[in-house]
Amino acid sequence: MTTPPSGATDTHCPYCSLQCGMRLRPTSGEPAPVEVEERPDFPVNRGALCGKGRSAPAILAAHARLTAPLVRDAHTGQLREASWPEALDRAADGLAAAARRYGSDAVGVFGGGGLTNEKAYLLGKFARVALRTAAIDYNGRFCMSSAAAAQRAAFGLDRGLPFPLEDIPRAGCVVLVGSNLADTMPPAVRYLRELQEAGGKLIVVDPRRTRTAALADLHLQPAPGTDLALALGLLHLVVAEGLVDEEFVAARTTGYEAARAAAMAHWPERVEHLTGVPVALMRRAVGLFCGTPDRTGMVLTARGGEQHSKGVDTVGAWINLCLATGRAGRPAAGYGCLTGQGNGQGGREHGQKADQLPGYRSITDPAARAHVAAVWGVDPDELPGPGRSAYELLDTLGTPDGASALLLMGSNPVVSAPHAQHVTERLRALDCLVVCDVVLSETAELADVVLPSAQWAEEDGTMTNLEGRVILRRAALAPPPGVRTDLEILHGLAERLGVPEGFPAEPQEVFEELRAASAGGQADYSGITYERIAAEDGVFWPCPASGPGEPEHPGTRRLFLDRFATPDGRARFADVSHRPAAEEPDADYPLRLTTGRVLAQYQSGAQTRRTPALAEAAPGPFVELHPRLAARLGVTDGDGLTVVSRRGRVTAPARLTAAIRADTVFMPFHWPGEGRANTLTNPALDPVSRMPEFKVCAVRVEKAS
Ligand SMILES: Nc1nc2c(c(=O)[nH]1)N[C@H]1C(S)=C(S)[C@@H](COP(=O)(O)OP(=O)(O)OC[C@H]3O[C@@H](n4cnc5c(=O)[nH]c(N)nc54)[C@H](O)[C@@H]3O)O[C@H]1N2
Ligand SMILES: Nc1nc2c(c(=O)[nH]1)N[C@H]1C(S)=C(S)[C@@H](COP(=O)(O)OP(=O)(O)OC[C@H]3O[C@@H](n4cnc5c(=O)[nH]c(N)nc54)[C@H](O)[C@@H]3O)O[C@H]1N2
Ligand code: SF4
Ligand SMILES: [Mo]
Repeated sequence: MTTPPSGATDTHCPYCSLQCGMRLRPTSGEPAPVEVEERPDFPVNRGALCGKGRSAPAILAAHARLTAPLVRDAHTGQLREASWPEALDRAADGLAAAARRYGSDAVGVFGGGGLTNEKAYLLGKFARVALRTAAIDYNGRFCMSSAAAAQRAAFGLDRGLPFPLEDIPRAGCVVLVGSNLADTMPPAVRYLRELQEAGGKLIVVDPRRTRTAALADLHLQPAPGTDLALALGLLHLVVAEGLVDEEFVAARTTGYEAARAAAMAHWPERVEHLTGVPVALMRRAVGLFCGTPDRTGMVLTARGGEQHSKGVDTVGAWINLCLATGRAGRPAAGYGCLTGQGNGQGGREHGQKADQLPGYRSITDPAARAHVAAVWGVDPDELPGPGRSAYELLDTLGTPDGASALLLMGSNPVVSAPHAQHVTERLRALDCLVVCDVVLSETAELADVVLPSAQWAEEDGTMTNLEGRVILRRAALAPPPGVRTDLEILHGLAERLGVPEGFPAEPQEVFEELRAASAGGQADYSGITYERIAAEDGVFWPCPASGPGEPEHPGTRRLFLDRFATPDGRARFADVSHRPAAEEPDADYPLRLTTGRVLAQYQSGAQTRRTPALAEAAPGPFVELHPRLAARLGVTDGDGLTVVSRRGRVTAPARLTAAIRADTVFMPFHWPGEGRANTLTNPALDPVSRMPEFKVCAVRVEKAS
C-alpha cells in the first residue's frame, strides 16, 4: 500500500462487509469534519465507493449525533443529559442490581456485527468475566448465521468466502442466490462484470428482477422460501444427466449417497411446481454451471437464501451442488457466503455469539475454555456456558426466565428484529436498558441510560471483511467532547462492577490480547499485527504466529485447496429435503411478503436516515407489488397500502413493478413507525442456526382507507 499524503488518513468505510478502502482528509468543519477521497490502491474496491460510503462523514458532525450521556429522570420519566460518572454509575448499578436480584444470567448483552474485532472481543469478555452471564448474543445471528452453520457442517470451518473476491472473474460461472449485490455492495459488481468479460456466466436466483438480476445471463425467479427445493432440483438434473464428478466425490467427500437419494425425490416437474421455476430454465442453469472448463464455478449465497427457518438446510443443498459437481476445494471454485455487516465475520469469531469464545472456539469445549480462561486469568469453571440466540434473548426480556437488564451495543432491534412490536414490548419490560450508540436510535429512545459512542473515523481497530481479510481502521480525528469510545465505556463499567483490570481502553492493547486468545483456534489471528495489516492491505485468517526462527505465516487467502477442515479432511454432504416455510399463504393471508434492502439506506437506518443525501434518495418505506396484483386490488402507484400479517399491520405507499412475482410483495426494513416491515415478519427460527424467517411470511394486502 502507499502512504497517504500528510494530513490524510487511509481507512475503511463504516458500513458493509466489503469494507471498502477510503482516504479521509480533514476539512474546515463543514458540513462534516472530514471528507472522503478515493483510495485506489486498496485492492477490494480500487477506489470505488457507493453513496453510503461517500456520505459517511455526515454522522461525524456533532449536530447529527449524541454528544452527552443521557439518563432517564426519575421524576419526569424523560431522558436528560448527565455527566459520564453519573451515567456510568447508573448503568453499572442497573446491571448489578439485576444480577443481585435474579442471578448473573439475568443480565443480558446484545452486540453488533458493525463493532470492531477489539470491541466484539472485549464485549464477549465483559459478559463472561465482568458480568459472568451466559446471556450474550448479537445481531449477526440475524445475518449470516445459517450460512455459518452450514459451512461448519460441510467444511468444518466457516469463513464467509473461502477465496478472495479477485477469484470471481476466473470462476467461469457464478450462481448468486438471494443477493442483490448491485444495491448492497455496489463496488463488487466489478467482479461480476470481469467474470462476464472473460466469457463467464452469471446466474441470479431472486424472486425479484433486481438491478443484480438484470446483469445476469440467467435469472431464476423462485417463490420466496423455495430455494431448498430449487437446489435439490438442480442436483437431481446433475445426477440424471451424468454430470457428477465421481472422482472428486470419492476422494474428497462423505455422505453423497443420502444427498443423492434426497435429490432424486425432487424431480424437475415437482420442483417447478414448488418454486415456479420452469424446468427448461433449471436445465439451462445446470448446463451453464457444469459447462465451465477445469471444474471452476461458484455458488454465493446472501440473505435471500439464508434468512429462513430452513436457512441451514438451504445452504447445505447449494453446497451439495458444488460438491457433487466437483466445484469445491480447487482454484476459482466453491461455495461462499457474502457476509453483511462491516464486521459480521470477525464479530462472531471473537466471542459475541452465545456459543463461541475467541478464535472461533466453542464455549462447550473444555480445552477451548481452559485456553481462553488462562488468557483472561480466570478459572475455566467460572466461565458461563452457552446462552440463548438473539431472538430468544430478546423474546424473553423482562420475563422470569429471561434477562431483566440489558446492555446493548451496536444494534437497533426496535427496527431490525423480527416481530418488532413484540420485541419493543419486551425491551420496555426491562428493569434497566443501557444502550451505547452514536445516535439516539429508536432503541436508545427506550433506554434508561444512553452512552454516546465514538465512531469509525475516531478510533483505531480491526475488522474482518467478507473474504476473511483482516483490515485496519485508523483514527482520522478525535471524537467530539462528551463522547467516549466503546472500549472506554466497557472499561468504565467493568471498573464499577469491581473488575478494574483486564479491560484496556487502548485498541492495540486489546488486539494483542485477542491474538493470544485466538492462538490455536480456527480463526487464529496470532500472527496478525497492526503493522502487517497496514503493510499488506489486510491479512487473511487463519494466520498463526510463527515460532522463533520460522518465516512469518503468509495468512490464508484460499482455504480447502488440499483438504477440508473436517477431522478426516473430507467435505460432508448435507442430508436435506424440501420443507415448507413456517407460514405458507392461505385463504386469510394469500400472499408472500419478503423483505430486504435499498441502495441508499443501511440496516435499521439509524445512521443513513440521518444523512441528508441518503434520506433524500430513499425517503421512506414502500410496498413493491406487481401491476397484475395492483389491478386486482384497485391500487395505482403511490396509493397507500396496508399489509397485514398474523403479527400486525403496516401502511406504506404502493410501488408498482413488473420486476416482482405477482404472488409476492416486498418491503425494505429500514424505517420505524407505521411502515416498519418488521412489524409483520415471522420470528420462526431455524432449528440449528436460530435464524428468524425474515424472508418469507404470509400477508394480506388492502388499499389503505
Ligand atoms: N444498501 C445497503 N447495503 C447493505 C446493507 C443495507 O442495509 N443497505 N446491509 C448489509 C448487510 S448487514 C447485509 S446482511 C447485506 C445483505 O445483502 P443482500 O442479501 O444482497 O440483501 P437483501 O436485500 O436482504 O436480500 C437480497 C435479495 O434476496 C431476495 N430474496 C428475498 N426472498 C428470497 C428467497 O426466498 N430466495 C432468494 N433466492 N432470494 C430472496 C430479495 O428480493 C433481495 O433482492 O447487505 C449489506 N449491504
Ligand atoms: N425484515 C428484515 N429485517 C432484518 C433483515 C432483513 O433482511 N429483513 N436483515 C437483518 C440483518 S442481516 C441485520 S445485519 C440486522 C441489522 O440491524 P441492526 O442490528 O439494527 O443494525 P444497524 O441498523 O446497523 O444498527 C447498528 C446501531 O449501532 C450504531 N452504531 C454504529 N456504529 C457503532 C459503534 O461503533 N458503536 C456503537 N456503540 N454503536 C454503533 C448505529 O447508530 C445503529 O443504531 O437487521 C436484520 N433485520
Ligand atoms: S459498498 Fe459497503 S463498504 Fe463499500 S462504500 Fe458502500 S457501504 Fe461502504
Ligand atoms: Mo446483515
